[in-house]
Amino acid sequence: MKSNMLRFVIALSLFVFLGILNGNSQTKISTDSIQNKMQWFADAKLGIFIHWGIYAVNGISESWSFHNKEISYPNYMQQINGFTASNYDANAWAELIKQSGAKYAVLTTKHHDGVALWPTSASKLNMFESSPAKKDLLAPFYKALKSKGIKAGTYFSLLDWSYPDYPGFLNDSSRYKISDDPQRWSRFLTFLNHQLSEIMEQYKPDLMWFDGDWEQSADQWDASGIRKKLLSYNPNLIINGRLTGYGDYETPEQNFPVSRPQFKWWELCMTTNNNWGYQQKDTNWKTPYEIISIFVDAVSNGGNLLLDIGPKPDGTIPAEQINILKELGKWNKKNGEAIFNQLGGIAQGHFYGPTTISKDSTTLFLFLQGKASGQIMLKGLENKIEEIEVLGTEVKLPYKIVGKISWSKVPGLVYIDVPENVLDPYITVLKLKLDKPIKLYNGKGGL
Ligand code: FHN
Repeated sequence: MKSNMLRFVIALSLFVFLGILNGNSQTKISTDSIQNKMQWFADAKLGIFIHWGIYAVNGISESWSFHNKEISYPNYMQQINGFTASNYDANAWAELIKQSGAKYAVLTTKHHDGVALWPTSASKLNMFESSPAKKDLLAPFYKALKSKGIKAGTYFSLLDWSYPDYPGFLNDSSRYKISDDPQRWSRFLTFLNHQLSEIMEQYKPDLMWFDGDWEQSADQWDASGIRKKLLSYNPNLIINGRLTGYGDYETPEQNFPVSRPQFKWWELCMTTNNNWGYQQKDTNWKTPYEIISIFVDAVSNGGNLLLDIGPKPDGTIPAEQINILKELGKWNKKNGEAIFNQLGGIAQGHFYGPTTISKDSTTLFLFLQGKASGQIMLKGLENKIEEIEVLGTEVKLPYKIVGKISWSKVPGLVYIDVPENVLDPYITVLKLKLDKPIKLYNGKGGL
């Protein structure tokens, strides 16, 4: 008995240790098994999130405003009568997304309020049958994205506070307990799976962005069954990390990581003001500089940024968000070589700023935040630098090694003098070509 127990404890510890090593303390899916399909996502770095729903009509928070009883449910749902999509131009949306430099887009096909943006046969609560829009809002957008080589993502809320067979409703009341009425829950799962099949069959997304998994357990959702079903339609479908542990990557939201997340793949989703959907009163826009510096920070930490916009009920995008995407696109056009298809940067401590590195480790990119002209310093670089270029310009910069002691193995400090006239209006990027794959000293100096 004792030896069996010992074997079990050893096996369990090994499983836990490997799981953490694998950077997957949050998911049940082994990263080795999905490495190939995740490659485009890892290289993509930037996605555009789109929260478009009836909540834009009054400019109130999506689904939460009725769930938290800030507005009655009937008054919240009344907004559907004002959702016209009268100026909706899916091709223009896709063009703007392409212009931003984004490689994928994720559109809310159904938020927690249960209003579907496609003509689902599972419920009349959809824009085709119940709003003045009277059209399928998904098909033209996905067609336009794919025509421009942009991956199509589907945001889908597992919870559905409108559906009569869903237990949850308002924040202080629910319709029933699953344990009291399993048949009713099973009817909801049939509805949920019917809608997922419609999306996979009719729109063929490249990425499924689940939300709302927190209200039920993996078993109650049958999360592993949902994963299996979706992958049966498309084995290369990428699933985000909000399927109660059965997703492929992690999705920190709004809160910026300070230390590098230990997940193999992760994506920070973030608003451009303080709200996901269109809210006229919310003028707290992040500046293009702030957006670009947050984007660079996420990428330097090995992640992606999923940047949100909230179109108006008629389908037009607020001018401030158009400006942000265009400025981001201009910066990406000039500096994208340091971002797309690169890897997260070197460990903190070698350079006082974000960095990225090429997949063969022979090119190091340094990002200079703010108006950082003058001498910048790089510590612990053992390599010889073959060339330093200011990205997007023809300018090559000299450098100076300071403090190298002849008898010591510790490398000297690299000082690079950055003249004011080469600075980018937002973030300047230096490209360092190294003599061989990067080698860094991270010791304590010594004698
Ligand atoms: O409850 C939703 C919220 O409304 C919004 O859609 C965000 C976007 O990621 N997700 C949930 C909150 O985590």
